Amino acid sequence: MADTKKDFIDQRLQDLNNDGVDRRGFLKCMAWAGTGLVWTLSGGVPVSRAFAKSAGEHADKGADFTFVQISDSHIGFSKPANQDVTATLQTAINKINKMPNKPDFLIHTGDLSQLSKPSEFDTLDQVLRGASPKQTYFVPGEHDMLTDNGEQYLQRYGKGTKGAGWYSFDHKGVHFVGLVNVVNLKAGGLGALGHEQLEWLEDDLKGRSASTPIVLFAHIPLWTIYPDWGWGTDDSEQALSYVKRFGSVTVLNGHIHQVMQKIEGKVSFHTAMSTAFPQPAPGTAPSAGPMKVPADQLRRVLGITDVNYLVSGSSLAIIDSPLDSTSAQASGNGGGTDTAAMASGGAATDSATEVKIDNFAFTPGAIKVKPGTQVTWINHDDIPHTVDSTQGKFKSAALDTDQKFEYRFTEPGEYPYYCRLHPKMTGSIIVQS
Ligand SMILES: [Cu+2]
Repeated sequence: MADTKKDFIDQRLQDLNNDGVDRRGFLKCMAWAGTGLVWTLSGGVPVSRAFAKSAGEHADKGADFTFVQISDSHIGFSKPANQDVTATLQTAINKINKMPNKPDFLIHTGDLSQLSKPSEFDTLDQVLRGASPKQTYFVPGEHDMLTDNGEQYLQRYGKGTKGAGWYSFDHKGVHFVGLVNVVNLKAGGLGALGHEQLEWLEDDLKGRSASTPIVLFAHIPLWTIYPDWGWGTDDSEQALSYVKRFGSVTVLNGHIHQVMQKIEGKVSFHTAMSTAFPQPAPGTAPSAGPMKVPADQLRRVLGITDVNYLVSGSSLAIIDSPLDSTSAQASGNGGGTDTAAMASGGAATDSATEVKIDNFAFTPGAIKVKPGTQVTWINHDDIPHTVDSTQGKFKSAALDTDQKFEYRFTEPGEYPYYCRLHPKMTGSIIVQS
C-alpha cells in the first residue's frame, strides 16, 4: 500500500513537472487555483478555463454559451480550515457576476451544506439569489443527506427529478445529466449509482444521436482517483459504457476539493475546487479532510484573489506554482495516526470501550468486549461521520466534531460497522464472554 501511494505521488510530481502538456489517457493532477470552472461551448465542444484575472480578458468570443461549475460550499462549516465559508462563496458569486459574458446557468456539484440544516440551505439560497445566472442545477453531496436521507434536499432542489435526485436536461444542443452517487453506500465501498439509476441513464441516452455533446455531472468522481480515500464510484464503469458511442463527453465532479483532470479517448473528466476549504492531494496526508493552510494562503487555494489561466486545446493547464500548493499541505492534516499500520492490525485484546474517530478512521479498528459492555464512539474530525451496523443492528445520527454515539452490546457475536458517509471507514466490535 505504501508503495502504491509513493508511486502515485511520484507520478503526480512528474505530471506537475511536465509543463502541462497533456497526453491522452494519462492521469493528470493539477494544482489549479480557481474557485469555479467556466465552461465555454463552441461548436458543441466544451472548453474549460479558470476565472479570468481581470474581467475583459479572454472574453469567450464566438462561444455558443458558457456555464460555471461551483462545488462543495459546505455552508455551516466553521472550523479552522475556513471560518467563513459563506464569504468565500459570496466572493465566487461576485466573480461570476463580473464575467464579461454572462453564463447561461450554474452547476453546483454537491455538498451545498455541512450538516443538511435548513438554515444552511437558506444561507446558500440567499447567496445564490445574488448570482447573475438565475438558474442553478444541483446534485447532492453526502453532506446534504445527513439527517433525513435527502428528503429536504429533494424538496428544495430536486423538483421534477427521479429517485434520489437524478435528471437530465438539454441546453442549446447539449445534453446534461445530473447523477446521484452519495446514497445507499455499502460498507467498504466507494460512491454508488445503483441499479435503478443506471437503468434510467441507459434509457435516457438511448435515442440520442452520437453527435450530441454529453455532459455528466455528479458529486463523487465518476472515475477512480484514490480508492483508499473513497474517491471513486463503484459502478461508474457501467455508466460510462452508455456514453462510449458519443463523440464528446465531459464528466464533472466535486467532492475532492482540488482540480484533477483525465482525458480518455472522447471522454474528459474534471473535478472542481471547493468554495469552502481545500483537501490534501491523494496520499499526501493520513486522510482526506479539511486542510488548514496559513490564513494568507486560504484564498489562494480557493483561488479567489489571484487567478491566472492558460487554455491549451480543450484542457486546463496549471496556472499557479504547484510547489506552493505542496508546501501548503505540509501544514495540513498532520499529527494523525498511521492508517496503513492500523488497517493491517488485528483485533485489540483489551476491553477498551471507547472508539476514536480520527482522520477518517475508527481507532482501534476492532475491539473485543464482554457482553453487557457499552461502547462509545467519539468523533474528533472536523467532518461529520456516522456509526452504522453493517447488519442493521445500530445506527448513529451524523456525529459532528466531539459528538458521541453509544451502544450497549449484550449478545456475543461479531458486529461489523461503517460510516455511511465514508463507507471506506469500517470497524468491528467482537463480543465474547
Ligand atoms: Cu465518515
